[in-house]
Amino acid sequence: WTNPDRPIADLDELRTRARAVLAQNDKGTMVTAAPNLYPHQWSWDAAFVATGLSTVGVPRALAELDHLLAAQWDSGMIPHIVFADEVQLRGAGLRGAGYFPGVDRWRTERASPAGVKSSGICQPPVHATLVRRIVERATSRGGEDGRLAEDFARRTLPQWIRWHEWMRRARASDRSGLVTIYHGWESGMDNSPRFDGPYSRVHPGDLEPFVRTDTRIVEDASQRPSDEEYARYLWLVQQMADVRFDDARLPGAVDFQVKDVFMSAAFAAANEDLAVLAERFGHSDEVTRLREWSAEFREGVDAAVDPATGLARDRDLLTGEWISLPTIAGFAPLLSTADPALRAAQLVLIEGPEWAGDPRLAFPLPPSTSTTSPLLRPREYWRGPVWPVMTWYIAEAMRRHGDGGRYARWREASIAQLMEGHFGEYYEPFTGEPLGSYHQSWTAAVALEWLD
Ligand code: 9WN
Repeated sequence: WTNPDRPIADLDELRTRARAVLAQNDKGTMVTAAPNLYPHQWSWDAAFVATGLSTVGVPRALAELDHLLAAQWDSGMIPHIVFADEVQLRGAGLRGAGYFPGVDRWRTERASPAGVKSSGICQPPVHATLVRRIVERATSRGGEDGRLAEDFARRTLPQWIRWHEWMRRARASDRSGLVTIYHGWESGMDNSPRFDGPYSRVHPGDLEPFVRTDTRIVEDASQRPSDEEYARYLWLVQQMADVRFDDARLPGAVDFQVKDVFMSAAFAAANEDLAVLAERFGHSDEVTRLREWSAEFREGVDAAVDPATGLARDRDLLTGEWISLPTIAGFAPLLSTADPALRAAQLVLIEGPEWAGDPRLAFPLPPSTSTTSPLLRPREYWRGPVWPVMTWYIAEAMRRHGDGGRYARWREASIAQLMEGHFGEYYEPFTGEPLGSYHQSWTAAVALEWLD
């Protein structure tokens, strides 16, 4: 591939260029997830973007989270997309209408707060984990940044708690310690092979016609989900919109219902982080409940591990079957487990020859599907490429569990991957080619985290 974004010479330049990516994607009230492919704010992207921004300026990082929180539904759900205002986008030379499905397709006008345009589904609840990181970074610096972050934590804690309450109530009231998703988009790993079984049972009926726009921007369609996959994605949106995204009606209405083990582990970790924030910022009455949820989901994730493979599994709720496939989600326990033997076994696996230790890799980093699996498609989105944001999120969880050595090794490899200069959305594991969108905000954000 040719590299119009010339390679990066050193760490100072990496920092400067990563900051420039975020600055260019900053539309004032939101940093769009990517300049062209994703010209809106995405929920889990915003959390990663905010932590990256906090290395540059704390007020802007907090504003990003405030913008997301302003879209929180009455139910407590934080929607997966907050759509940018058309006028704002046109001013920035972008057409929001360029993203499909846009807000019209979601039919969420009654459920979204007044004046907010949003989708009707959620994404992984990584927010509390990253809010804790931002607050700790800012308060350790002290001064005005510290004061602002403390005020933010005090003011917004009730909203983050409502978000977690919603997740537990609407998606895991069965006490399984596993979160239900009604769309692959909710997992954030849209077309991972983990969802092939459940999607094979989704048969689009009378589907409103649609025209994709993503493949106009990522011209090599083999890097994106297929048209068949998109028809299923849109069918599920239609099913949910038909019941107005009413949490109580989704189980009776939607053809895709999966217990998502990675999201559950993110939730376990985030409940502990929220408990720490609640303890520190005047919500100590909530701490016990948050720690109970943390334990419930930690246990749910541990119990989902397949003894045969050592990887955690999702479960198809509609068939009752466990889904045992070698995807990055199988390492969910690295985010959450308190079991040292399980942690140790997963670390051996993830650095072994089927994952980051495969000698054929351009960089020793875990791909989204095992390199030795017949399911691997090295260029296709969540079916094989390395996602820098996943690398950092998992490495950061290791660091928090006291594994600074491994964090340092992954940091070195991830930085080496990013030095080619595109800030790709994902990377071909064997060649290091940047794929998907370029100048992806969360990729720039994790570069800044590595450098902090
Ligand atoms: C659908 C924004 C988002 C990420 C997801 C990633 C991709 C959207 C899409 O982009 O999904 O939500 O249109 O493909 O899969 O993780 O949050 O970066």
